[in-house]
Amino acid sequence: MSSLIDAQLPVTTACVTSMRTAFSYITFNHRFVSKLQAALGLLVILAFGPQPTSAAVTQTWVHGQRNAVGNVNGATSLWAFFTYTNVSRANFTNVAIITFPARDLSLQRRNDTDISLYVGNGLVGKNLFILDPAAASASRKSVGRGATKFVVFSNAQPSEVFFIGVKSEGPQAAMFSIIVISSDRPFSWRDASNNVVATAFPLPTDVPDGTPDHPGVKNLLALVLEPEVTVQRIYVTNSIFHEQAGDLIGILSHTDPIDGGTDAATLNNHRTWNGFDAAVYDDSDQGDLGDATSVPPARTSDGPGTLRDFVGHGAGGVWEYAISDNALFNTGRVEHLTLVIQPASTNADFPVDLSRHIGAGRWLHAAFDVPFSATNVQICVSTDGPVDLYARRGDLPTFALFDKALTNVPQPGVCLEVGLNDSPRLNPGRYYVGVYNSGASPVPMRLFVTVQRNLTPRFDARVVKESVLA
Ligand SMILES: [Ca+2]
Repeated sequence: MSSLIDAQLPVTTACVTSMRTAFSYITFNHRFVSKLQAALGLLVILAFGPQPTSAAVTQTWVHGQRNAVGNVNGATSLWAFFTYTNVSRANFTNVAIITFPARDLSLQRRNDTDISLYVGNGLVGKNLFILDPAAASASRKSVGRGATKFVVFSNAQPSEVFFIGVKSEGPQAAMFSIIVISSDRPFSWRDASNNVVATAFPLPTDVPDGTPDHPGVKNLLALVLEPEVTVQRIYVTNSIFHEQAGDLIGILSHTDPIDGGTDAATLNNHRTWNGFDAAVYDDSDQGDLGDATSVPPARTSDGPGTLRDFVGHGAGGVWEYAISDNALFNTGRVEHLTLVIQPASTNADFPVDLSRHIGAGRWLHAAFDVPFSATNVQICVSTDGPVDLYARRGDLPTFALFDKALTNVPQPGVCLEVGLNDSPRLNPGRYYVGVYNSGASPVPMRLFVTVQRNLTPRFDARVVKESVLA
């Protein structure tokens, strides 16, 4: 800590966390120490594999923008400042600084917290604390509406110090939590099937006991660093140990970086079990992850909300899992939480390009966005089996609800055209595609979508020549 910073702001050590051989800590530096309702360090020790560490401050404040200010960076009362010192261990080069909404009363409540996150390092970075414009300019920033913000470094040095500023951007004071995670591997990665995988942190997480009026709440976060990926499907592997899991409600939420909309899926909603439970939550209806008899069992999320609500989301950003206990006595912990995201396309030329097998009586869904400039869309299926093709704007198609459909797709394939002369006509927005296998056995198929901007649409690709087995 430099004397410069000490001279500017009071310093209180908010939390110190440790693990067997590495220390990480956030130092809490801002003026509203009395408003600090709770501060706690979160310790992560995994029995196997990488050992990310984290440090966190929960439920802290910045003042609102009440007065006009001369400095573009605002007055110091709008800011909360923190430092984070990376662990001293080599290879912990991945550091993520994440803010998220403080939720202490109701999981469903979302306030209008609007903050920005600035993170600097090096000699210039520390001057962020005196709101030096050059330091603010040189900082990595995460701006935009809402309280969930993140900045990532992939080249952090051992014991490197990061200077963190959280700025209120709204007229009211903002309440937020902040966590810093350091890891020796990236926060998201690809598996052998090219799926995006992200494990939440911290793990394990004890869920505090609570009451209906004062639930015990913990937030786990997973960070996906794949700005180009659109979600075709997400499934979640989750294991929880609890003495009475009927006390619990666990909600996965994500704000779509494309359109800013937030969706949430309630994985476990006061469902009862005692002891250890591990499951794969899958709402896709693709049916390829097993069933209730599998190990671990595959099950649908309890709701409200479903993992299908994330179809079409940009995959990137912070995925939040909030778990709460609202019944007195009996406690437990989240042992594991991993997200697997299947991309809608592996081909930059098509917003959707999937080659899959669809089980008998099963659906495959995908989504894509139609820009204002689009003139027509081609939704193409190649298949060697009996499938039906549905398209719908704004929501997943069903047998009864769709904008356009083609049953008994002729083999080896066809393109469904949606254009400006259709009824309903092509409109900007998110379109959902469903392919249904009406046969009695699995069929291989390829689904791909092209969005055209031509004044004179090309129809030459209407019939797909290639065989999916070619
Ligand atoms: Ca309880």
